[in-house]
Amino acid sequence: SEARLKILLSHLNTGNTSFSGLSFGVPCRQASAPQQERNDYVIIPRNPMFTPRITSREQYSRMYMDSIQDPSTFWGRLAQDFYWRKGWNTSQPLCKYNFDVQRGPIFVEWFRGGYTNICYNALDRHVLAGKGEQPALLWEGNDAGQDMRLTYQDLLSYTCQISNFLLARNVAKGDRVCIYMPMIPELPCAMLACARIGAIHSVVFAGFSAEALAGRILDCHPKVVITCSAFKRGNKLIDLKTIVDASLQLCLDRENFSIDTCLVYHNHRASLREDTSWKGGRDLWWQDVIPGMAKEAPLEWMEAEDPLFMLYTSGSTGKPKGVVHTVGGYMVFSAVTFKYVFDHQPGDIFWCTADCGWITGHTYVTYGPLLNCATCVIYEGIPVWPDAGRYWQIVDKFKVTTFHTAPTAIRTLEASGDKFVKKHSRKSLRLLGSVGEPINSKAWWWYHDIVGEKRCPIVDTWWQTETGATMISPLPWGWPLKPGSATLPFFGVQLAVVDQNGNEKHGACEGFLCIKGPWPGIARTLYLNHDRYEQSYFKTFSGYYTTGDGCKRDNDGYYWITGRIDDVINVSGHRISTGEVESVLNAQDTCAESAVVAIPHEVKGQGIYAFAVLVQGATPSEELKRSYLLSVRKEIGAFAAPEVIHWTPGLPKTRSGKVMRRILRKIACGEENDLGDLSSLADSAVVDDILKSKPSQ
Ligand code: 6R9
Repeated sequence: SEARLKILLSHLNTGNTSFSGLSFGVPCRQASAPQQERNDYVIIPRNPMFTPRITSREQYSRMYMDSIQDPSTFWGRLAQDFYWRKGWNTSQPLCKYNFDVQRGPIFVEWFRGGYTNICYNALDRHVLAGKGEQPALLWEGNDAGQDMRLTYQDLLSYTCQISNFLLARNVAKGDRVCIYMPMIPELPCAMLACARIGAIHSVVFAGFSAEALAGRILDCHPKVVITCSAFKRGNKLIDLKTIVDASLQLCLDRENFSIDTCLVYHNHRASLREDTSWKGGRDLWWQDVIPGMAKEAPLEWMEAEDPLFMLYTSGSTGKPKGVVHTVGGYMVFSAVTFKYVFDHQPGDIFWCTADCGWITGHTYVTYGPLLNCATCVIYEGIPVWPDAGRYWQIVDKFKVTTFHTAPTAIRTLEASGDKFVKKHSRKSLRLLGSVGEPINSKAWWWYHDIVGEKRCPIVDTWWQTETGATMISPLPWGWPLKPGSATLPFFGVQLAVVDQNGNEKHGACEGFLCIKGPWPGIARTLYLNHDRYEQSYFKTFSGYYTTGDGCKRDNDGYYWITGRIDDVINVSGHRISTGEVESVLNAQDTCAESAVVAIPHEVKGQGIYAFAVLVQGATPSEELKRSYLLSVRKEIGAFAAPEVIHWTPGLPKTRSGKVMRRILRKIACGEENDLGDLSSLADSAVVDDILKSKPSQ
């Protein structure tokens, strides 16, 4: 492995290290230039009030080398920041794994033999250290003027009450609990309450439809569903409980599956109790049962490899995948990445705008910040309501220092105009983050120049539901930024750029982004479907975890993510598989077949373009289009609705019957003149038919 080490070193040393010692450096270019060349560096002058954790690329490289050469020592030391009821086995390596399907089943284990509890580490540990009075959550409601402040002690007591309730309903270690709630403090509390007693939470984003929720419930058979009567997002009222009822009915009809307990938080800001649809016996009002519970609750000491939670995400085929994370590795990795990537300092006010229904909301709203005893903001509403200044008003209100959001939100706000930003001071901000999709350079510069006033580094963090936490990101003030690049791998993350034959490329190159060794936060399996786990991540390129993203590596060793190379579309940071949408369209009586591709979208990053072939006798109409769109909203959720439905007489197929999406992508993107090689088409006339039927947009 000396050769491998050399390669590794050569990657690390390709950087223009003259920049790395420069911490008070002068920006090497006027940062206000609107369009930058890809290879221009941006150095943010250091804030004299703080000493960042990592101050140079050399310091990072040393730590990175340690993390790769001796992971047991590196991660073992970091894991000691937490309370372990029983230490992990020291007689064997901290991590055992197999990434090679030819050598047997894929598995990853970290901290074997260790016993801990993530809720204890996120709450009890801080309260016991005298931090009980420190604010943990600063909640801001959809409507201005609604807010709430919970200290670590409040959070602990509240969480214990929920744990006690779950215990009273016979929820035990290993049981699943489905949480379907808007962004209210009860959501992270419910997650922590499950973690405390060893129940596996499955949070489902409250924007998913009854149908989508039913699929997720039927896959994991939870004992309890925790939800909320209704909530407001902007000026829209969402009657959540009605959706839950419809969903539970579907579960009953389809598989005769029912749950005993549905715990419903009454959101008085959005609904009346008496208007809420109700099933006696099964449904319980949160406010009737939780306040009476004891504020101290027992803990389940969990083995490091016991499951902590599952979270469904879209894969390249239709059915969502129940990604499973385990206690020990996820705890250490989420906490350590939070600390370094956001350069967490005492007194910071951290705000990540993600919803807890996505992995970012698990790792950087709930677990990562609380494990670091941070104070974080949670916001129930949307960025543009009542106006596009809402985020910045909240930043000023809570004196947010670290602000983390998605490119789609940045582009939405950019389109609304600078005046909404400039109306608010934002002087508390010292660090900005971006996550969820590639950030284009225009949005990056706007975020940097206008929002951050050129004084805040932007950490562009690349990772996935399956990786648990950030894998590629700048460490603030550690090395120069380049707009659009997530820059360098986090400690312990061994990236590989692989060609289509599975050979690793070296130096500056482009290819498939893979990961060659285990890191503590990697998902261990897909819920009750380990075969699919192996198939999805380890069979494409033998010996590697395949991310599904393409990337470039430049001469400085920086990584540039170019987007998904599989059939996953990223709409406003939401992963949607083409197969999921196609199966809804194909289920329409009038639809013979369909194919869905991504098109660039100014605000959402990508939009969905659907080709649909109608059955004999059916004719395209506006009404038909509306009903197709409605079905997608109903079956998946509004965010998955196609931008365009293109009625076409046929789809381009190979002789073996595979739809040639490459051609459809070109047509959808208006690149008809560059359709490439059409020789494998079974019937080349179909292309003309598709072009002729293209709707005017
Ligand atoms: C954390 C999260 C994962 C997919 C991932 C990639 C895209 C996320 C990105 C990014 C470019 C970034 N993605 N962050 N692409 N730059 N900084 O979003 O998880 O919902 O599982 O999505 O999102 O394509 O493969 P998840």
